[in-house]
Amino acid sequence: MARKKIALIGGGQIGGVLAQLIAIRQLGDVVLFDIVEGLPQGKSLDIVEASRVDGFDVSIKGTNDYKDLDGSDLVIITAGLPRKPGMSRDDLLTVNAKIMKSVAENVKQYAENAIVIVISNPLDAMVTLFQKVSGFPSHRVIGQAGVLDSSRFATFISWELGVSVKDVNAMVLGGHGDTMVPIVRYANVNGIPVMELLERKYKDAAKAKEVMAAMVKRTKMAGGEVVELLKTGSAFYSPASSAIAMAEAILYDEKRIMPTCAFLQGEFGVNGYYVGVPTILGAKGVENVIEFSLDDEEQAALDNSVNAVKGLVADMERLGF
Ligand code: TXD
Repeated sequence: MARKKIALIGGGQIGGVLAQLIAIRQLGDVVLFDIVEGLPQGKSLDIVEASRVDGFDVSIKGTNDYKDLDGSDLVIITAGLPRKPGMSRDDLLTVNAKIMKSVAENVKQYAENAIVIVISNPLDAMVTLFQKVSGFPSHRVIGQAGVLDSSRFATFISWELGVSVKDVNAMVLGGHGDTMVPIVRYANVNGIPVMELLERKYKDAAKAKEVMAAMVKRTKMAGGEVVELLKTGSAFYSPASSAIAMAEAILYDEKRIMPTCAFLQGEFGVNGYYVGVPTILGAKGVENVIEFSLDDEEQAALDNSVNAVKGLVADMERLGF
């Protein structure tokens, strides 16, 4: 069987890590595209020159020419500016929408059958725009945010409880902004509710709630925490790993349930918007949206997050996109 072809649009911080992870995991041949001359070529050469050491046979081609996308099975998009300290993701809207529009036109022309994972911020708006410009069926256009936000939440829970993060299941839904919705009620360690474990640890329900509230808050602000520390850009290792998990679910038809920025048509009471929800990811992209009942507080938090996404999409339309 021929190897899959994976195109990475944007050869910056996340794009470079994506290329290396794909190579090491031998997920497919990589085309790394960027508008900056030499950058994708240099990174590709650098990564591939470790092929003997890492032991991979895939090819990695750096390019400034969209023609090289021809026939790609999967496209992962990181093109666009990252945040600087003090900026919100939404501040990136104008500049990144312009970039995303041109990316979508070119992906449509050269990789019309690909499944597309968008990573660029502001995420929910960028996925919406890509789908609109490309006209690709919405199940083939998705965004990565929830896998990372959920992993951040799980990491904080594992530190707090002193358990392996591998045993923590925690999910974050909603838009990829400060209104995102960590779902506390279903957070568990090997099936045991996290809240029960916190109550046992502190022998005090109020204290347990307080500790959870702090973890929820840190999860929501986790991207900004990294931005403040780095000063020159935003998180890139963890977003790349998260997109790779989604890519593997698609390439290996795993049918994994992952929080995905997916197009909703009535699910969770949302119609016609891209929002983070649990989906089944497989060879066709989003194969199903998994609905479950939210309590009043969770539904209100999700509605609030959806309203933020709606506002962003409206702003984008007002700007002419
Ligand atoms: O979880 C998530 N979804 C995210 C998203 C988590 C962290 C960061 N997230 C966003 O990803 C971030 O806010 C940015 O919008 C993107 C990419 O972040 P990265 O850290 O990789 O940014 P870089 O290093 O600046 O890389 C962006 C590259 C850079 O090399 C530019 O030259 C290139 O994008 N670029 C383009 N490539 C192709 N085509 C066009 N038009 C273009 N314009 C810029």
